[in-house]
Amino acid sequence: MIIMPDEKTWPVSITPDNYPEFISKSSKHLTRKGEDLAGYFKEEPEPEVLIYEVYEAETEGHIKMALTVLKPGKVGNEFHMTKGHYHEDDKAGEAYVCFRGQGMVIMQTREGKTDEIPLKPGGLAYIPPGWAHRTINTGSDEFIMLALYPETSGHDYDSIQEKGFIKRVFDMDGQVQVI
Ligand code: M6P
Ligand code: ZN
Repeated sequence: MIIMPDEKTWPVSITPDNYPEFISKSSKHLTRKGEDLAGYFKEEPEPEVLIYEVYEAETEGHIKMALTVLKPGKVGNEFHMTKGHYHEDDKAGEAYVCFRGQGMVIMQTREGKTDEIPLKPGGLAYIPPGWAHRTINTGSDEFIMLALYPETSGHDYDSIQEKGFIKRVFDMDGQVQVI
């Protein structure tokens, strides 16, 4: 299937090779800099540093898609990460497919259960309903992944901003540590 740039029609095949074409079809582009992530890391990030970008597609129907490009780097010794969120709809799960780089998704429930799934190209992480999720780039390249989720999911950031994530990911003498 050939993807026509600027054409907002689906179906579509997205691969580790052609994902830039998905970007050209996206209808919403978000950038998250250090200033947008004030209070999230143990140390404060430089306000102007670009940490990640999200490209959302205006799909027709129930499944929404978003491509996240998480830049390599650390704030202090804490790896670059997304804000992380619960879904407003606690029946909405999500799937992440990794296209490039090395990282992980860390998850938790409101009752305090935690889990993490390492991701490398070709890997998929399934996030069950009710689990908050945050992506971490633990490598030296961009970490790129596609997220698929119900369009009615909604993002609850407030719970994360108030209480943070139970588990965090640090570089401890060259080792990736989830603590
Ligand atoms: C994935 C999806 C998106 C999310 C993005 C960035 O692409 O889960 O819904 O917006 O990651 O994560 P966050 O919104 O937590 O910053
Ligand atoms: Zn989500």
